[in-house]
Amino acid sequence: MASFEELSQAVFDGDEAQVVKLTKDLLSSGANPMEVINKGLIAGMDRVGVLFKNNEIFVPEVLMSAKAMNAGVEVVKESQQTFDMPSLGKIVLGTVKGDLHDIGKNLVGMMMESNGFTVYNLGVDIDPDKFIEAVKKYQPDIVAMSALLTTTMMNMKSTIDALAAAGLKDKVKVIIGGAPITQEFANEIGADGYAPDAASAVEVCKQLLN
Ligand code: B12
Repeated sequence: MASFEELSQAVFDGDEAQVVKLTKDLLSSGANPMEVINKGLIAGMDRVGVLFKNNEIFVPEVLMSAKAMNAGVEVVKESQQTFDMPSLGKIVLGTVKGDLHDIGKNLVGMMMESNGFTVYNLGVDIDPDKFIEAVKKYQPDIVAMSALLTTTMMNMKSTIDALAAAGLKDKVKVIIGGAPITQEFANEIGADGYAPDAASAVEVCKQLLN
């Protein structure tokens, strides 16, 4: 049977075909989908993160790993049955302006969807105007923003300020997350919620809509 270590190694190696194969093997032998994500896929990406930070590997390698990891996430996503249940609420999700990181955001989106929320994933590098346009168009209950860079975190505040200026801040709850984000920062910029990972993001959304 395939192991989480092998899967994490395949993500680390950026070997997409192997990631897809091992993810399928693990799921068909009954592994828990969240464990496949956490102990296999994210664990591999965490190792990549350490080497990237120390300048031991560079952007092309990180992208290969990111692509391999996303292919694994897609396999997990396809394996989850979709139940015909009423939506818990609508969420507009995006990575803020200037920021191209989307692995964590997409995981958060996937967890939200598999827990019954309807998710409008806008993508990356989303400026405040685009968030506002989406709020007008989809009338979501929640706006969820992701940022991975200390230089783009402040664009969360710009987006919240723009929502307020457009008279939309009271119509939606705002939740934020990403590696540099903290609860204190969320309080500081007037966000309604923060979560450190995808599973707790779902809990926070449920609480906010109660
Ligand atoms: C992969 C990666 C990249 C890839 C991104 C590919 C992609 N499609 O996303 C590439 C190579 C493109 C990249 C580029 C850059 N990167 Co980069 N990157 C990373 C890396 C290694 C991993 C990030 C990741 O995907 N982690 C895995 C996911 C699952 O975790 P996560 O994103 O944190 O998400 C979880 C939580 O944060 C939370 N969460 C995330 N979003 C949200 C949203 C909500 C609403 C909620 C509730 C929760 C939530 O839930 C998620 C799941 O549990 C990190 C290092 C690290 N350890 O974080 C650096 C890192 C973020 N990058 C960094 C840098 C500097 C850059 C570049 C500037 C490098 C350069 N010189 O070009 C560019 C910037 C490009 C840009 N404009 O955005 C720095 C940031 C430093 C800082 N403090 O600002 C880091 C920390 C690396 C480092 N230590 O130097 N990067």
